Amino acid sequence: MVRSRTLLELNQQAYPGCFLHRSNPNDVARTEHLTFICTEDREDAGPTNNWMAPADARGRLEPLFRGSMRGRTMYVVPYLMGPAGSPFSRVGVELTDSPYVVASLRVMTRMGRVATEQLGTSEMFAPGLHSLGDLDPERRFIMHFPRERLVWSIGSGYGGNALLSKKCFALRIAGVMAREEGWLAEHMLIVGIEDPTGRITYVTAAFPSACGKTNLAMLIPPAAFEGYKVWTVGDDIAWLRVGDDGRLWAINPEAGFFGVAPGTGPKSNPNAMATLDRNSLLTNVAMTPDRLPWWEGIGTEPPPGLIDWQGRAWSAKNGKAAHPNSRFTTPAKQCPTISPALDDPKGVPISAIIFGGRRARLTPLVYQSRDWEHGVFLGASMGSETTAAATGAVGVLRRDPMAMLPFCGYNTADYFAHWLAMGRRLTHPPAIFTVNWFRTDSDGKFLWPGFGENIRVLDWIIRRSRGEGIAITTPIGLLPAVRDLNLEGLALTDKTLAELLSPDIPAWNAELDEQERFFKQFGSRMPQGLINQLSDVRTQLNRVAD
Ligand code: SAT
Ligand code: MN
Repeated sequence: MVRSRTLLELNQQAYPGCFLHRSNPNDVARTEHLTFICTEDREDAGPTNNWMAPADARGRLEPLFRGSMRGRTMYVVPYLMGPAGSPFSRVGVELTDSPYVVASLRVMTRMGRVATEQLGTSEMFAPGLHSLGDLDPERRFIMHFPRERLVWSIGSGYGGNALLSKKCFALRIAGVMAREEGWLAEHMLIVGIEDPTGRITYVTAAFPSACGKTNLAMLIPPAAFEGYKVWTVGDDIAWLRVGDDGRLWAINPEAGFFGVAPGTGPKSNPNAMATLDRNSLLTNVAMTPDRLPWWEGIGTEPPPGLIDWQGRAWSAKNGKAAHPNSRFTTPAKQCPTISPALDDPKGVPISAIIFGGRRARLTPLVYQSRDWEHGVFLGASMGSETTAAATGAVGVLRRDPMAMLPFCGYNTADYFAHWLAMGRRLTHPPAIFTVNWFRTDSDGKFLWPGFGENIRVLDWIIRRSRGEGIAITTPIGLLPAVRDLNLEGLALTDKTLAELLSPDIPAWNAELDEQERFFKQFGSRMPQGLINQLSDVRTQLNRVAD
């Protein structure tokens, strides 16, 4: 790959085993409008997915695949999702003509013999076919055939379009398997939070792409939380099942992190910096004359002679030097806070589930659901402003239930019903919360400091999940009493705190209207329980307003 310039060698003294990859400038993020769920019945894909009949999809792609690998090497890549030897792990096999995809899969999954050994003589693996094709967006498609557990992807070499283990298999296809088999495949990080007594509490958190999941997964507590430690189990995907003990248990199916580079630096995420400085791929970042990787937020000023993500001499008037969706691909094992549970075949028990979006206005810093069904409603009614992780406009509010809008491989209303059914099997369900680190004031400045300070919110969440802590009942859910948040060492004014922690009731009615519109598109497939939750909130809001 170095010889063919698919990879550029980075400074091997400072970044041993690290390489830079520059993708085609038309191929820098997931393309949701070219991603399809191919079921016989359109209704099984649902109104939030692009749909194509399986025969049509095959007919469209067969001519594109025919001869597409001629003159290239086809790699056959068996990979295991989940810890070796775990009954909850699953095997996939990707055929690809991209060596960059192979190298990425080697970091992101447990690749090779470990997978074929887990498979044994079974034929239960998820097949994936991938070709770069000619990289023309006109001939780019990511097709999912849930019945055969099959993915066909052509015309892109980037991220979730091409590493079929990740969004295609571990979320969309695994989600379909999970529904049939009674578990959940979720777009969630997993962390263990150790308190000074040594007790570790595990939580999962769902956020849309590029909303800080990797930072939260590697959080370093501030001085006021001496003795606390965050253990990283996963930063993107959780497979969740009901344990014999009636609790929810999680594994991280992946073995690496595919994190957003810009904004990652020694202040915001020192653990990520200490993870990615060896044996890592950097994609679409900038490079200094000393061949060091560089991106906005890495903690240094852009040095003279900087080369931008497209290989051009950079100057301030060119805009960003690194692409906003540039990424690091790095082995999870190298993370200083990696949890030994990453390889535990039984996974970790989950005490709390967090749903988080990017909302400049409206959504308070944190609130808790009244019970499981209300918690599912909080997830189902999530909204978030879009980011550079997918092509299209950035900063536009869209409904993104459970952060799964682009990743749900079947009808999202059926997915909501499956969440409700899971709750009925949990005798000890985790507590469910919504968080929003992204509230801004009228000047557009963030009200909450975020990053390591988020432990203050996690601390309240953990205490609430144990039935401790103080909450105030409001129409939207249970909000923390200000005095019950540990804010020691933080200089926040009372006004800021009030803004962060109080629901804006008139604005919330408009929010409910939007949520209702979103739910209505599912027609009679929408679970009545969630429709009732919405009208309950509305009734309570109006009572408060009166
Ligand atoms: O490009 S990926 O889909 O792998 C990353 C993301 O959108 O979170
Ligand atoms: Mn993701």
